[in-house]
Amino acid sequence: MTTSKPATNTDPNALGRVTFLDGQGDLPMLEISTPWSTAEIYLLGAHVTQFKKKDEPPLLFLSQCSRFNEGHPIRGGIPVIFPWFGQREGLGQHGFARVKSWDLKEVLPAPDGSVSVRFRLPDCPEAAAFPPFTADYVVTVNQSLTLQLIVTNQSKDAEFTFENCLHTYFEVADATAISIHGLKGVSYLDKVASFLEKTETSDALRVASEVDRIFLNTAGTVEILDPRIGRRIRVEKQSSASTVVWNPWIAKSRQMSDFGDEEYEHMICVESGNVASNSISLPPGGISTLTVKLSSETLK
Ligand code: TA6
Repeated sequence: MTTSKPATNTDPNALGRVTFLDGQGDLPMLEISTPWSTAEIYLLGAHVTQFKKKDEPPLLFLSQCSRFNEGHPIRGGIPVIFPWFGQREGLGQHGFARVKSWDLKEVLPAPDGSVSVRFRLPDCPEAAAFPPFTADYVVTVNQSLTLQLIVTNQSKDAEFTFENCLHTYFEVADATAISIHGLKGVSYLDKVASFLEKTETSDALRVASEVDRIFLNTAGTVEILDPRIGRRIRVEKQSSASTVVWNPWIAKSRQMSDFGDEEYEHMICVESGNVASNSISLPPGGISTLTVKLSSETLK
């Protein structure tokens, strides 16, 4: 089924279109095309696996070795991490939202050709360990890609404490040639050094070994400069106090069965959310909206 917005002019390319199809692993997915870009979203994890502007290489990295089966996270794109980040005793890493099939609730084409889709995390046994909540995820595709994770505490009396993170994998030509800007002076937990707390001293973070840094109390925009592609990627965010930067480098890449041994050369994760001491405690009836806008421009 293809849903197109009502025609606003005679140019067929001016329509935002959504096509439903079976993707890898025969998993249901949406293909979205707009006058400026295309995107792919799987119902598994409400997982954006691709966003590509018409005149640029893909913005997101997707592993060639990723699994595409229910119950397993897709490797790459934008995993939705909720309701916890990192390891949790006896439970999976990075919460359960990314391994559940989300319900598609709305497809909203806009008159300008943008397309928004809204997903809802269905109830599941794992959610019983938390106060009643709803989690909606709205993806808006146009010249940029905007993501909103909206969590509502449906309890009448209990506070809901959780972590959230949009764990974005960006495609880069050569990870050792990029620089990451916007984090100078920010304190971080260095997972490579047993979560030792440090402060970022560089205004141009580079990758020359495994990088796994949880930056805290930072609401700022982060930019990735990729001189080989000739692209600046901008990660803007609202209601996010944490930014995570990760490249697995050589040894970790070899340990991941769903990630190619050399794929670390072509990706960098810059993740936006609220993790660790930045976790969110929602009062009964409270609503938390994490918004992340991903955009890019060619470097002159
Ligand atoms: O966000 C960085 C990180 O926490 C890394 O430590 C690494 O574990 C990465 O997430 C990927 O985690 P995953 O569970 O998807 O393999």
